[in-house]
Amino acid sequence: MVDRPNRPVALATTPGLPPQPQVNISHGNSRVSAVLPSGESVEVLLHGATITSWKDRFGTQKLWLSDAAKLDGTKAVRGGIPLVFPVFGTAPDHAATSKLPQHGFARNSRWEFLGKSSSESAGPSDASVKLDFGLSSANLDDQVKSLWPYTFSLIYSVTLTPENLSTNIVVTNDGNEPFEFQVLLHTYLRIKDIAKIQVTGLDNSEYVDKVDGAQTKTQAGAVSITGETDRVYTPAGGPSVPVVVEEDGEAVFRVVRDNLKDVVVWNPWTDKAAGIGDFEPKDGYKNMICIEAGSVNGWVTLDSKDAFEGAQTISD
Ligand code: TA6
Repeated sequence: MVDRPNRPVALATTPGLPPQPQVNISHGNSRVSAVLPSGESVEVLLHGATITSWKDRFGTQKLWLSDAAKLDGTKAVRGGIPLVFPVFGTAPDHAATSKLPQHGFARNSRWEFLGKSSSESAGPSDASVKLDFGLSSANLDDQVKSLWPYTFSLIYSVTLTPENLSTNIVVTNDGNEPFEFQVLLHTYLRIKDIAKIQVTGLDNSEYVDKVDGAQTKTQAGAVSITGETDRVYTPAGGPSVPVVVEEDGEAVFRVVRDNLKDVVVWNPWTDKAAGIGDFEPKDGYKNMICIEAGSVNGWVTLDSKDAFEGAQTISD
């Protein structure tokens, strides 16, 4: 090379960006997956905006998904984190939602992927990613619209960090009349052995016991699961007090909430699991517990043009 006195020096190489979260859309635009540089991952089905997988950096699955779960959009997903809206269960005495299917239409509708945003990661250890999904009355087919004729929009955000998984729902009333709704994140947590589980953070909390005539009771101490359990708690400590799932005395999950005042604890046990067609394997009840953050005891009233926001953060 000719040596020229004024030859420009090589530009200092711009330090490479640290590795960034990877987001992919797959399976014919029906699934969105994200992987953090530190290895954690999440997968969301556009059907119901259902989270079907959440793995830690070692690839350990944190959510329970039935072996018979339908992932082709033909029915609500059995497992993961289905989204319940605008009714929890069925509400035959609530005129506006009495015609809706169990747990409403959100978990059985095709959502739109609205996009992703990732944190400005200084390094692989702190990168996070937020995936946004939307559903509005405009997305609903006429049959569903006829069952619940309100003008609404939902924005559902799934945020994965190296420490936790957060899900946030914003409900907006885009119409001119108020409507009432219930909302719940129907989280199926994966555990090793239901017999070794205790749930804390519900002490002194009132709950509706759906397997004992919907009686209202008060929780004394930790919750153990020794049979079919289906309870709607309104935790006495409020949303910021963690509901903790302990296995063999060790905390394996912590759930904190924002503006979701209730927590449902559900395990189908043997007979109910046997009776649920897409619950497989039938002894899978031993490896799951539902800790479901929501506002389901009573109704949320949303005035015209108002919005409601609720969220959960699950750390493992
Ligand atoms: O969240 C508990 C619960 O309401 C149970 O009563 C049981 O019905 C469970 O949801 C599953 O409901 P699904 O409609 O998904 O079969």
